[in-house]
Amino acid sequence: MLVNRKVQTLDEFTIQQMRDFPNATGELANLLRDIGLAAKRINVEVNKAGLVDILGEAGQVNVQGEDVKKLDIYSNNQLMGVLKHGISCAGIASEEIDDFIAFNDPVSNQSKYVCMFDPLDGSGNIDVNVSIGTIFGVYRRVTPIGTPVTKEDFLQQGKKQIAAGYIVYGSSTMLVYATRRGVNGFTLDPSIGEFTMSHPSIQIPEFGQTYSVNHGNFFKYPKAVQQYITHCQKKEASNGGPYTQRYLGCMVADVHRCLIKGGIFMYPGTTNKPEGKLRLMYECNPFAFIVEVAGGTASNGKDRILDIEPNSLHQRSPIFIGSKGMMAELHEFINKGVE
Ligand code: P6P
Repeated sequence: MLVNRKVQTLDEFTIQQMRDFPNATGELANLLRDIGLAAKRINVEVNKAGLVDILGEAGQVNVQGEDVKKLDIYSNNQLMGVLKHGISCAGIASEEIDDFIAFNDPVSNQSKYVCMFDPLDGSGNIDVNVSIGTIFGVYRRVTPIGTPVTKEDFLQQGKKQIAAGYIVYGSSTMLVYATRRGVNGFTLDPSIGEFTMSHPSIQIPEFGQTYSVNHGNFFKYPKAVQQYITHCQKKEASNGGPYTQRYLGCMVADVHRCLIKGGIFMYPGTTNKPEGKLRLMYECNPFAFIVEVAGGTASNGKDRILDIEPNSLHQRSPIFIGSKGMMAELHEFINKGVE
């Protein structure tokens, strides 16, 4: 009896990718499968967050100065654990940890990759059962194989990413990842406990019907951004405006919607926080990589996100990301130089 090869699991897909590229060492495939395992463990806890005492603040404050909920810590430890005990990652950086971590053991030091992640994005949504997510980016280390990784292995431009992805814990749990060869989405099938291919070769539509921004900050945004938002609310918007506004307070869920259906997500700088809120290294860069491979664009309002030279692990950046046509409209307003 022929095995149904149509619905590939994440593991089968990454192994197939290796077969298609003979000189692939399999390290990236192993790393992605490790992340998939951590995601499955996080998913179990996310799904019962309302039932066990895993809700509520863990009484700690993270490097961002935000109240840390226990699920943040659990998720961070799951990702760090699988990567540290795997054979494909030399070190990590995390939103939850002040500095990078060099695993610095003989096997890990032989790995050519480092990984940066936001283990649980949108954790403020946990208590009210709204979507949350995990974001990760993978870089080739720049220091010699066999030595412990250093900060320069992490402070690389986003365009140097080898792979990037996210998991969205929503009505279903999906893992989406991109390499230069494409963006593919895998939905967790609880009946077999495996991520199975559900969205092959994702391409972001040139236009969508939604714009996503926190309207509460409207009057603190640059005038050009205010004008673009007002434009989205009018009939004149291209592609049959007015657009619908959608904002879930979770970057993973909001950008995932743009990737699948088209649309634009914005977290601009404001008068009191010109750098915005979102982190360049493990929120903006991974999504900018994914969306560009899928045919969209991502900027900080001036420069391409992936070109930004980082100078610190936790630096923030304004971000505008999504459908190429909507991003071009936004930049028409920005380029008019309205202050
Ligand atoms: P605000 C969640 O806290 C997060 O980091 C992103 O996931 C989300 O897009 C943003 O912050 C929401 O921020 O200021 O609109 O609540």
